[in-house]
Amino acid sequence: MNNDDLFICIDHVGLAVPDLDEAIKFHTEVMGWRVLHRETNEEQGVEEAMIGTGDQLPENAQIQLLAPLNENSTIAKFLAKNGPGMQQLCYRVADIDAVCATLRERGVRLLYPEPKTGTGGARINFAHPKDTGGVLLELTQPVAGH
Ligand code: MC0
Repeated sequence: MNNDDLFICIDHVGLAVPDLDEAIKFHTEVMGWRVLHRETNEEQGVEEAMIGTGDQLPENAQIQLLAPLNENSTIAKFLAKNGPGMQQLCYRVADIDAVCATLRERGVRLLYPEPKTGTGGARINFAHPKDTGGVLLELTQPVAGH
């Protein structure tokens, strides 16, 4: 990684889905992916599953299926407005505090003053889609070993 690089790789692409079990069924039985991880994140209002290949390498991006936990969820709002589809792109970073500070200096709005908890205990934040060319950009610093 070059010293000027902010991002390591694409960590995952998030798809908003109305029903997690139905989406898992489609992506495994039709698309041939495997479920790598599943969890509920109350704070984010989501039930999620990460899917990928059987011998998933750490640098291979995953697909994240995101279903709303309740009607207040950002995913419920997204589904009501857009229907199912791509909701976010997530970049992996080594030091989320440093990357957020750099992006703020460069005029990008981060949604949270401090990182929150994401998949597998990762530290996460989001850049506002209005500052990134229309893409909701998540930043994730995974817990070592995840
Ligand atoms: C909204 N907009 C989007 C967008 N959501 N543009 C691209 N991608 C999206 N996902 C645009 C709308 O089209 C609208 O543009 C403007 O932003 C305001 O949208 P809104 O419908 O009024 O929505 P807001 O402002 O209430 O909420 C948008 C915001 C929200 C990004 C702030 O979704 C949010 O807080 N997201 C971060 C948290 C999140 O997504 N959690 C779920 C994944 P116009 O031009 O119409 O004004 S949890 C997760 O990912 C964790 C578990 C993990 O991976 O570790």
